[in-house]
Amino acid sequence: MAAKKTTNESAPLVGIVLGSASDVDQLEPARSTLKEFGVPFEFRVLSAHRTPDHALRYAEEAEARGIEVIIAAAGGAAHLPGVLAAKTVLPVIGVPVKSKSLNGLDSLLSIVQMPAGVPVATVAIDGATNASLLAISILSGKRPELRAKLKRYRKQLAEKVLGARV
Ligand code: RP5
Repeated sequence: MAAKKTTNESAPLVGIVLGSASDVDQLEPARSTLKEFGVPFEFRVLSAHRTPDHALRYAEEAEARGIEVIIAAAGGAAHLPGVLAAKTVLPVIGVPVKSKSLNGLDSLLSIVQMPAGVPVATVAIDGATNASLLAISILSGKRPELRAKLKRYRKQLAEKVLGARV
């Protein structure tokens, strides 16, 4: 069966890969942030253990398809980000999904503790917003317009803090 796929336009720069359709709500902030910044992305559900061949092929083919950053989210024994990273030299950002039994501590430790040689940049449990901002930051290295947007975003954050009425 083909992997589930939704795309915001035809030439995605960021691939968001979820270990399960049950992870979709936690990844919604990544989708909305990338949309806000006008970054084309695709959304896939691929599992390292339920669809290992599809997951490996996705990682293997991503670079040639123009993907520049992969965001991989998984919960529990969350090996998906590491498995994808094993098959590509593109930057892989891991999002530990909050699990039912251990509140995401299992996901966090599974993703963050990559042995030396194959890195996965890990964000906080359910840290989809930061995963997408980090992806944008990576893309902004050679895209000045994205860098400018990120600077505006940070300025707005600061203004919110300074303007807070308590
Ligand atoms: C992981 O197992 C997924 O990333 C998900 O967070 C977790 C549970 O998956 P389901 O059993 O809900 O499909 O592979």
